[in-house]
Amino acid sequence: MHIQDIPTPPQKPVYERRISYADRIADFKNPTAKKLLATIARKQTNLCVAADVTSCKELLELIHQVGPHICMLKTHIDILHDFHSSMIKQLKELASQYDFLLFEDRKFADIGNTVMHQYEGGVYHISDWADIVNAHTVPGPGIIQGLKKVGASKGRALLLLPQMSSSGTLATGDYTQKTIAMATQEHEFVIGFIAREYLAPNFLHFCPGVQMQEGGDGMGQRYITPKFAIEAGIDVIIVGRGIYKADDPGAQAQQYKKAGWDAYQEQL
Ligand code: 5BU
Repeated sequence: MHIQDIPTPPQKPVYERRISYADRIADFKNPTAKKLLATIARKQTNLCVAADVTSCKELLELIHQVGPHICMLKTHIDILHDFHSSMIKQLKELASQYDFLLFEDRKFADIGNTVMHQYEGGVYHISDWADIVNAHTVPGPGIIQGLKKVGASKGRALLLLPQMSSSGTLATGDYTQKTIAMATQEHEFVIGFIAREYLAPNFLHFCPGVQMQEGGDGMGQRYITPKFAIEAGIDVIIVGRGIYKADDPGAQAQQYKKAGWDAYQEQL
């Protein structure tokens, strides 16, 4: 199919039934999706920590605190003011030691040829270490082709953004539906979505903007609770400030892990 031809997807499916993480492993061909689902089931955690700290030391400390309680760590590698390439080696070692995946929240947003370079090269060599990355669909499906060229052979996975957590987001309605349709055309490399609710079968749904209390941050972020997110059909809750700003991020991560896992088990 020509990449300009994006079929109109069917009406949004209703979220009906929670299928266990373990039982969904077989639904995916992508090795990273399989690994994530197996990790969630094994560690009994659907929690991803958004590690938005700005120094390497803080990042490493945070990982030691939350590592045992998470299935995935989400990074913004470009906010580390003292980034050095040895961080990558340490990140990979810690991900292996504590048994979690790495998600670089890069939100690629350019034409295929450019994102290909941004993913593979530059300072961060993202495709060498990030199991999962994400991309906006504003440029059209060529962005998926560019990322796939670099990531597919390495077994990496891509998330698209049919929705965002922030207030006033333009990712609604037709944009949301067309993004889901683009994902459906690339259902091996694209394993899921950043979403606030269940959007489509056989994709994983990741939800940022989660805290124990509903509310906002005064800069557009909108928070829902772990229970609310899981009941809406989300598979992985993403928590940043709710954990890393706490006095004891390790203990706080355990609370979120329990909240997310209890809500999931109640649905089975
Ligand atoms: P918070 O501290 O829990 O609000 O952090 C949320 C994180 O998730 C932060 O790293 C954001 O960049 C990221 N995020 C988001 O908040 N909303 C979105 O729609 C997407 C990412 Br995509």
